[in-house]
Amino acid sequence: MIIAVTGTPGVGKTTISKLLAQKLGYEYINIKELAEERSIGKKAGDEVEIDMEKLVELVEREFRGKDVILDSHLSHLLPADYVVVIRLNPEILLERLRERGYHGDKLGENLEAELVDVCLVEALEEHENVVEVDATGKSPEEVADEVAALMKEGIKKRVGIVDWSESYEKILPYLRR
Ligand code: DAT
Repeated sequence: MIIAVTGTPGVGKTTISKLLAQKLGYEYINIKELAEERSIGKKAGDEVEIDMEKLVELVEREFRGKDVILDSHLSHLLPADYVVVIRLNPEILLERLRERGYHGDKLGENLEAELVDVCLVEALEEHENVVEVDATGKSPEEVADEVAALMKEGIKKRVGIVDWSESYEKILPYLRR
């Protein structure tokens, strides 16, 4: 089964995906590294712009029928049997992204994306089996355990579990203008 772990940068995808892979005995795949290895990304400033059409083909060809976890904020746009959208309160995300050195538009764009559910909405446009998990106030182990439990219980869809409207005022000064 292909599990796509998605969410705004900084919510904890990589940390959680690696733990989940260990727990389930799945192979962990970092999509950005894969795209770089296979030269299907072109450098655009300090970012890598991935050729999504080629990436979709690659994932279909190499991972369909295997047990893998795809880690990327774009993984919900890839072939997958189960999509996990990690959510994080934007006020905590703000601190994490600042620690990462994000500022200006890059900080604002990512906070806005979390605030208005961009990954979730896009995931639901592409896939049937989408579960949201709120990582706020939980350890990465707790989040990975929650995902494993949802899968074990056969829960294929669970969305609409967070509401970040109360953080709007605090986040507003950082949003794009
Ligand atoms: P992503 O892959 O979504 O960009 P990450 O796994 O690199 O996120 O995590 C970003 C930072 O936050 C990193 O320093 C680890 C930390 N982190 C991740 N999940 C956490 C959690 N549940 N609680 C506290 N810190 C967490």
